[in-house]
Amino acid sequence: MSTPPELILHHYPATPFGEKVRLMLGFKQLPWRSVTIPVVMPKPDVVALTGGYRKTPLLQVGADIYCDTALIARVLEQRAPAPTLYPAESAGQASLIAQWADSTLFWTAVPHTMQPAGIAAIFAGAPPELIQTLMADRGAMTAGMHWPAVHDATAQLRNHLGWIEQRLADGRSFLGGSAASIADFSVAHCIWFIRSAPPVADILEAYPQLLAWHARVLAFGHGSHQDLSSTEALAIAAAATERAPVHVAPGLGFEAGEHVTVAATDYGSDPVVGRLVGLTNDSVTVSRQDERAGRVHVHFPRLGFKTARVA
Ligand SMILES: N[C@@H](CCC(=O)N[C@@H](CS)C(=O)NCC(=O)O)C(=O)O
Repeated sequence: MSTPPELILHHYPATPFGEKVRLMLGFKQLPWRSVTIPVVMPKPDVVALTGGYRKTPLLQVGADIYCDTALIARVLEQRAPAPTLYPAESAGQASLIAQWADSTLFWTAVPHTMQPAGIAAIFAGAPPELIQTLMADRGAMTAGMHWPAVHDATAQLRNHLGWIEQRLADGRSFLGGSAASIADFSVAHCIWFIRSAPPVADILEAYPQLLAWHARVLAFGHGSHQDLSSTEALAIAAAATERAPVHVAPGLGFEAGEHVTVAATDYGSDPVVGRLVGLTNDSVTVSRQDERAGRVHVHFPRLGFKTARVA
């Protein structure tokens, strides 16, 4: 049997969604390669792989590029079914909590954490130009989103944290019960982000069960990994001879080979254009040719993404 291609994570240390994937890799004890990507645009080597999608992280497996951590979780599950991210005891419910955490909880944690005291702690010692560049980049990426004011975000966050505390009040080890699930990793990266800014992380002190649970999730660690340059990652994509099997299911409104765009519907909505090679209710895949990465298949979840025919 041939060895499957390596798992290559494109990320940077401070990314919360990257931390979600790093912890899932640690949970599953999967070895991986680590490509550190730029925190702000331009990201030429990322865009060579994706065709436009710029969010962090990406998972690369040869010439297959997986966007969005909800889809990346399913790819990791396929690679290593045990321990599962979707245990029977919390089936369905774990994915509901994960989706709430990755959207509502995350976007409440961000304005709370990015208040002036939080920014000062996160960027301590960084030149002011860097902070301005980051703020301008994120402002452009989230144009059109409605951010709560800090006082609203902090109050809302207390509601969310209170729910998590209540969930853990019966002494369960993880959010779904006795086994960790996708829900734990989605909530954990939001809490990790708040904790990256100590002056605003004191909000967590009122939730002791949550802090004890977070320590349990962080204890999974990041597994074993080795650095890889983005140039090497592009060469691996270009040299790949196989792609993960995909198909366009009938009755979903599109035919295989159609020219389509796929774009996130919340923020960072840069469209990716390609030929449709995969479509189910769970994922959509386009094939595109890149000068440096070769023929790549770029995969997205259906949730949170819009697929449209190119006129
Ligand atoms: N739904 C996406 C969200 C990813 C996301 O928002 N990532 C943040 C970093 S944690 C991002 O892309 N920030 C802008 C950037 O890295 O360029 C996922 O689950 O992967």
